Amino acid sequence: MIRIIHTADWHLGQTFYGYDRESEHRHFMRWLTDTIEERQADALLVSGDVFDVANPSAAATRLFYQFVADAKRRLPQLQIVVTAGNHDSASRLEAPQALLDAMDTHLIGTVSKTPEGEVDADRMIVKLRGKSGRTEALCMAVPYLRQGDCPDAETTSESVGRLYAEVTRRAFGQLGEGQAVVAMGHLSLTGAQLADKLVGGLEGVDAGCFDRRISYVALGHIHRAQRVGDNAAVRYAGSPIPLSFAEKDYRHSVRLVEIDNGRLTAGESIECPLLTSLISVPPQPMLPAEVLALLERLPEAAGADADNAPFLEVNVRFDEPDPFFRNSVEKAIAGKHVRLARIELARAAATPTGEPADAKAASLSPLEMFRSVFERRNGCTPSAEMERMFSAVVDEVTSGTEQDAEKS
Ligand SMILES: [Mn+2]
Repeated sequence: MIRIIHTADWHLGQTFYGYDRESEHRHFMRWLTDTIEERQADALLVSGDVFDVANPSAAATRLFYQFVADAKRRLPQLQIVVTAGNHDSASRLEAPQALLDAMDTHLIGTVSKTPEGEVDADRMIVKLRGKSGRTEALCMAVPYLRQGDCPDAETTSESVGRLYAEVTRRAFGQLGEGQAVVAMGHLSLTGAQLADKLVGGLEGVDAGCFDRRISYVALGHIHRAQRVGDNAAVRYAGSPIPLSFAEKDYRHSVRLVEIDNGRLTAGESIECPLLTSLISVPPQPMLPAEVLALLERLPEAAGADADNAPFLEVNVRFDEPDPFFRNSVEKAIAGKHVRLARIELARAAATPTGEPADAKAASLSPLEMFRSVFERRNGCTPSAEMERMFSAVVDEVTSGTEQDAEKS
């Protein structure tokens, strides 16, 4: 029997509207180390986006290695497999591998090729041992795939499909009696649920690229924890902390699975406790006076841990522009137990969506474009007087250009 904890999308080192999130990440990692020990996990799979950027800060890097060291000290038998996500630098992630070999920690960032130019599938297959010390599972540790990782394919989907097919073939070729295959991936699957929509066919990879014989597919990339499609073994772990306001209403968790004698025998999501919350006031945009009245009612900071105060998003719509609104907000929340992250302006008029912004911009007259920019900046439409002044300027400029053209 083997017990595996699957997580992804840590985004260590993230800066959130100018605030750093180190204490939240530290809190998560402490909890994760406790959980691994409590649940007596044998392996930890981290399916990409360990770091938020390709060149993480010293603090973010230290956090990661401190976690590996702490986890291994608490559970010397623990095996850790980390693959790169699209946010990680594939080569930088795996650079310390020689040191980590001694700690049973595998960092897989790149897809390497054999001297014959074939994908080196074996390098991505990690043996996972169970409680008894025998190999219980072969882990296909496939990182985020980039163009060129599978050069002959015409689409991303085809490239991903071929690469998984090859690694799957190699894994099952080596599979011993009573062993299972698990897979890792960092990609968007068609049909996965984003905050406000489903991943569509063109942007996503079909879940069919995972062979049905694979006992568990540990995915990263989509920050909402979920299973995808009709295969209960294909899962996104989701991010352990909300990384944007779109993620504030999810439950953040890690997934614990048990594999026994080559079969998935149990699965459970374990919710991650959050140190800091994200709040939106009001949940839907309101007029400035109403918004300010609500902000006044927020709890006072008095004695609370200011460093971990909730991040605040303010939703507002304007009848007329108010360049001092931010000041009013800052005044209203002075001494409150929140940290202002952003002020979100609602569009005054519903603009047609679905058309790419560039195509739309190209078909707009200068006045329409002015209206659209004005609305975006100020949350309301320009007055008739402003439109008249803008048109006057446009007329002046264009008639000037025509005169210039006549001269040349
Ligand atoms: Mn991510």
